[in-house]
Amino acid sequence: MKKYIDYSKEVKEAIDANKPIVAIETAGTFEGFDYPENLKLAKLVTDKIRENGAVPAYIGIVNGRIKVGLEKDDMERLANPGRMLVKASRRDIPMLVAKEDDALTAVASTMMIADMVGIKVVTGGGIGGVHRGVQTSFDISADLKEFEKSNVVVVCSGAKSILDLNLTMEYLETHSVSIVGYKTLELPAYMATHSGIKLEYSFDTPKEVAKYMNVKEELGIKSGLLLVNPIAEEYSVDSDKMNMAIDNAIAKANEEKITGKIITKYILTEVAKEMGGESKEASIHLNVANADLASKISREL
Ligand code: PSU
Ligand code: MN
Repeated sequence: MKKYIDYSKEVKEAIDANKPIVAIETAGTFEGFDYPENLKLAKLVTDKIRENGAVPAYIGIVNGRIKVGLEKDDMERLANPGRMLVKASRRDIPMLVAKEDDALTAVASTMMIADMVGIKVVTGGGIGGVHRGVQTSFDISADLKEFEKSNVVVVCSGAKSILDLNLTMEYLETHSVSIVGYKTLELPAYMATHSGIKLEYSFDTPKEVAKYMNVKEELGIKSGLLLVNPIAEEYSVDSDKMNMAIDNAIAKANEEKITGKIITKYILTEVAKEMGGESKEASIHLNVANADLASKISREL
């Protein structure tokens, strides 16, 4: 794998100096926001990570190269591609490298690449999960499966609220994936603080997370940790308004027969239309807050 990997200058120096690094998924930032808002969010995220004394490493595929840390020109290239880029999950990586294509990385492929290069902490907005209506679509995100394979901690605000959060929790239990709340015992619903779903465990400090990861390492347990960080109340969207917008968006997606990997972006875009700037505002805050926590955890590790 190493021969296909390019590190940004900053990440290379961080590896050599054993400085803390945080891997960031590009799909949530660059697909989730239109250009140039996506670059503005990327700057807020990377500034926050640097402010905490860690080094940001946006993960992406550029011209078939696996980028660990994006230089400015690559950021621009992925943020403003002028075409719909593939949202790469684990299985897309070999094809994209072989075809020398550009692509955004979802949480799953970001976890895989981070784990391969020894980065222990991944951050993003929300992970994929079990989709609503899975009884017929059987649509379950590869993000969930990745937690069985990649030994990283993913700091996010839960699974996206457009999903079936109860079934997502069931899947995580079945596949022995640890999900822990950060200062909460309730699963956050991405841009809403509350989902009403109980968690069994919570951590209150980055030090506790680091201790858990070290103990897990010593036990030789290679699965990842899903650390869910609720969006601050003051930035949370109103749950009822959000769920109404989600129901409408899903109904529309079904009418238009949207399926597969494009459905996440489609539904989130429809929800954003119905909720106006509120959902975008919330999403920006939670991405920055997760980067803040992720960088503090990376320092402890
Ligand atoms: N598009 C967005 N926001 C997102 C994602 C795509 O506007 O957050 C991505 C995330 O990177 C997540 C992925 O990893 O969706 C899950 O996609 P799927 O359900 O197709 O596995
Ligand atoms: Mn899917």
